[in-house]
Amino acid sequence: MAQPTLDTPEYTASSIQILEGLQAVRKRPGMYVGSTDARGLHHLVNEVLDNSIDEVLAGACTTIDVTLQADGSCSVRDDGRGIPVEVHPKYHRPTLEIVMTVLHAGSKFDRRAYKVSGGLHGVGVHVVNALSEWLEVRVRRDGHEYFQRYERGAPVAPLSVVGPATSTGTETRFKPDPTIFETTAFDAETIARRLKELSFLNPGVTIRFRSEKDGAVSEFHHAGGIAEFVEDLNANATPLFRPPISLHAKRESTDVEVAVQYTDGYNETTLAFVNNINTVDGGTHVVGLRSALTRTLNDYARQRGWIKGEKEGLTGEDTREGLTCVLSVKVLEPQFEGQTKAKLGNSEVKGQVDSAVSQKLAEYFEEHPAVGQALISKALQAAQAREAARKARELTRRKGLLEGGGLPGKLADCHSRDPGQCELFIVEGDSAGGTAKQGRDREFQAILPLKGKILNVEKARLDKMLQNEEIRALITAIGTGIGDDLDLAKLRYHKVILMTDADVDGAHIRTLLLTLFYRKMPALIAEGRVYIAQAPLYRLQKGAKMAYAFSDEERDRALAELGGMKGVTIQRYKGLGEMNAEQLAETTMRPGARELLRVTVDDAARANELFQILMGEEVEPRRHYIEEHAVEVTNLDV
Ligand code: 0RA
Repeated sequence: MAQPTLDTPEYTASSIQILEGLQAVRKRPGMYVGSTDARGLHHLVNEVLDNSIDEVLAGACTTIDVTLQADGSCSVRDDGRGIPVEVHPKYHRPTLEIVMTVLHAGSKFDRRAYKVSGGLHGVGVHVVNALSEWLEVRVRRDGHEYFQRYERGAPVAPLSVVGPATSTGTETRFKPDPTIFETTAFDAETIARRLKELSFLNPGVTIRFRSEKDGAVSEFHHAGGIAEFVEDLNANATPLFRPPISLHAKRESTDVEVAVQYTDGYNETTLAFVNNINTVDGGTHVVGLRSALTRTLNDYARQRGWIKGEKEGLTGEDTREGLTCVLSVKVLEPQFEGQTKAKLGNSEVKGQVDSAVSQKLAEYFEEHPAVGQALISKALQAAQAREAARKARELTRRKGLLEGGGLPGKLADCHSRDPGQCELFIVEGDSAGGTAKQGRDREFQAILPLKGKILNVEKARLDKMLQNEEIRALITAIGTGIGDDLDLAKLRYHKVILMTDADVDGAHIRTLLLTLFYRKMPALIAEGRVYIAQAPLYRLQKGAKMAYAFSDEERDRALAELGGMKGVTIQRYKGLGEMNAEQLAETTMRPGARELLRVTVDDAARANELFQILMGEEVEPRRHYIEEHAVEVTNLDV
C-alpha cells in the first residue's frame, strides 16, 4: 500500500479539543480510573491489557508480553493486527494518534463484540495516556513499524515510520505520572494475578510476564480454561470428583460458561466474570447460577426418591457447601452497578444463566450418575447440619445467650449505644484484656477478651461452631448473627478491631478470627468494619526522650535520631500484656494516636487460597507456604 500520510496538517480546532479532553481526565482521574492510589494505578495496566485481550477475542492475537521496566514504566506488547494508522476521516490525523488521545469504547473503531464499558473498564487507552508522564506506542502493520511518543497525553512529534516490520502487533509502554498518582510503583504480584486470571478466562492466549527489576519471568497459558481455574483454586483442598463439571451454552446473545467442583470442605468459593471482568459483588448472573443449582439438585434428588414430600428439600446454602465454581459470562451490553461497578445489573441475564446451567447440569447428571449422587449426599448432610444448627441456636436463644439482653459476661461493653461511635476490641487473653480495659475510653470502646485459640471454622460446620463458647461470645457481642441470617443493621460496633500479640501465636489467633469473619460474616469485611490494631514492637528511651517503633526499620531510624545506641534503653514488647494501660492506649487504642489497618479482600481467589492453605486440612502446603511467605503471614492483610 501507499505510504500513509504522516504529516499532521490540522493542529487547529481539533487539537485544542483534544487537549481539553486530556485535561479533563487529568483534572478528575478518579472519574476514569476509580482512584489515584495503587488500585487506580493498576487500572492503567488493565486498560492497556484489555485492548490486547480484545485482539485475542477477535482471534487475531496469541501472545502478550507484559514487562515492568527498570525505569518504572510498564509495557504491553501483543501480536494482534496493530492499531490502524491511516488518516482518520473526521480528525485528519492517523487513527493511532486519535485512539491514543480521544477515542474510547463505543466509537467506530471499537472492535469489541462484548463491551467492557459501563464499569471502570473500557474507558479507553487515551485515559492511560493522559495520566502518564510519557507513553510510547509502536505498531507493526503493513510492513512498517510506526512510532509515536506522548507526554502527559499530548504527542511530542507526529507519528513516524521507524523501520520495516515482518509481523503485526502493538506495543504500548507508559510511565504513570507521579503528579497524579499517590504511588507509581507497580506491584508485580497484583499484575501477575490478573495475568493468570486472564489466561484461564482466555485459554487460547499465552501471556509472558517479566520484571526488569529482579529479572523474574513467568508465563501463563491454560488450555483447560475455567475448568483448570477451578482445579487451581482447589489445589490445596480435597475435591470430591475429577475433573470439574464444565458447562457451556448460549442463550440469545449471552454466552454462559461454568466450571464446578465440590470439595470435602464446607465453604463456598464462586468467582464470577462478565466479559473478563471480575464482578466481586456478584449480580444477576450469580443469582441465575445459584437458582439453577438449587433447583437442579432438588429435582434430581426428588426424581430418585432421595427427598420426599414438599417440606423437605435442599436450600441454596445446602447446595453450595464445599462448592468451588467459576462462572464466566459474555454479555452484549453489560450494566455494571454499585460503588465499585463490580456488580452486574442486567435483569435478563438471570434467566439466561439459570436456563443454560439448569439444562446442561441436568444433562451432565444423566451422563455421570455417580457424581450426581455424591453431590446430593453432600447436600443432604449439609441440610442435616443446618437443622442441627437451628436447634442449637434455638436452644441458646432460649437461654438468652444470643439475644441483646444476654451479652456475654466477659464483654466489657461501652456506655454509648450508638453503633456508629462504638468500637469493639477483640483481645487475646485475660491479661491483655485487663490492660485494654484500663486503657480504653469506656464511653465508646468495648473490650472482649478471648481465651486462647478459637475454633478453626475452616474445618467446622455451623452446628459445631455454635457449640464453641468463644465464638458464641463473639457473635453475640457483634450482634449481626452469621451466615445467611446475617443482618448488618444489628451491628453493635462499626469498628471491630482485632488486637493480638505480635508473635506467632498472635498471628495464628488473628488468622483464625479473620477466617471466621471471611467465611461466616463476609459482609462485615466487605463493609470495611474489620480492623487490625497495630501495636508497637519496641519502646526506646534516652533521658526524657522516648519513642515507639512498630518495625525493626523504625527502631533503627529512632536509634539514629536519638544519636545511636549510647544511653538508649530498648524495651522489646513480646506481648500486649507487657505494656501498661497508658502505653497501650497511647500507641494502639486512642483515635488520633493509633494506626488501624483496615481488612479488605480485593481478590477472592487469593483470599480463598490463603485460608485454604493456612487453615485447611492439608499440612504440606501450609508448611510450604509459611516457609515461603514467613513475612506476609505475620502481617496478614487479606
Ligand atoms: C482498532 C481496530 C483494529 C485493531 C485495533 C484497534 C487494535 C487496538 C489495540 C490496542 C492494543 N493492541 C491492539 N491491537 C489492535 C482492527 C484493525 C484491522 O482490522 O486490521
